Amino acid sequence: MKSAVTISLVPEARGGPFVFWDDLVAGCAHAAELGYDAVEIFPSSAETLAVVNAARLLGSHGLQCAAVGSGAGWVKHQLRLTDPDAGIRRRAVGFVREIIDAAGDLNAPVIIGSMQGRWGDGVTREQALDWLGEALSGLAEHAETRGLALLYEPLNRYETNLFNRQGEAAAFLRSLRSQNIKLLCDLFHMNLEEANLAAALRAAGPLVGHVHFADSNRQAIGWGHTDMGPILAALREIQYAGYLSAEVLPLPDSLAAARQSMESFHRWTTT
Ligand code: LER
Ligand code: MN
Repeated sequence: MKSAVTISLVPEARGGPFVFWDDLVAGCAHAAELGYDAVEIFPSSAETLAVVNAARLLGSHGLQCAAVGSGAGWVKHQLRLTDPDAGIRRRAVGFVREIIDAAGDLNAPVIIGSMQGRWGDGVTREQALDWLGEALSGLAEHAETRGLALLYEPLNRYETNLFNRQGEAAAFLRSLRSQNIKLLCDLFHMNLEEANLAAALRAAGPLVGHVHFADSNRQAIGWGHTDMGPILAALREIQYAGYLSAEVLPLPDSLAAARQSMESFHRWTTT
């Protein structure tokens, strides 16, 4: 398994669970110094990545890009793939397509988290899932032309009412024709929603494409009460070789959260 740490470049996401903020140059320098394999970037838009020349910057530190988030489409522009308004749904797809194009230079999968939206407001669950499936399939096809995967992230009940658990999301992904959409298993959301985190990971098996490495209180692993032993045993059992990416609150500050996440990564991957 490989280590990653999150960097948000989205001021509107302030208060969110990202370790480093606002400055990709400084975030990458800290990540490299602490020994991370990769960074996970949450950009404001596709252009942000081009402007800062992310590929060159990461390369200069020997860092990989673990994933690129698309949630700015929601927090910045209120775009959602399941919005009742067809124009907004189209713009949402366009926003993610551009992120996919930019992620191609970084050879990184693109996350669909908060862009999934929710059902309600006159939209039935069935209709929302049809739109979500259609959008994910089209975006996965686009990602495939660049050799990339999509990561679909089930969120907890306070953030979406589409899929909250890995098992139901896995069944939905299997029903789509795309082979390059994997699950992003966020241990914080899972702690709220799953009866048994290890069992859920085991059941998802090869569909597990990425892990957000966060404790029960969304702080760095080790600072909450999630029992990590069975989770790591399950990840080993399914031969998960992807990232454990620290998507946690910058508490007590960014550097302390990054250090603790790295210590926990070592603790749990070298035993
Ligand atoms: C949001 O709660 C989250 O976990 C992010 O990864 C979604 O983009
Ligand atoms: Mn997450």
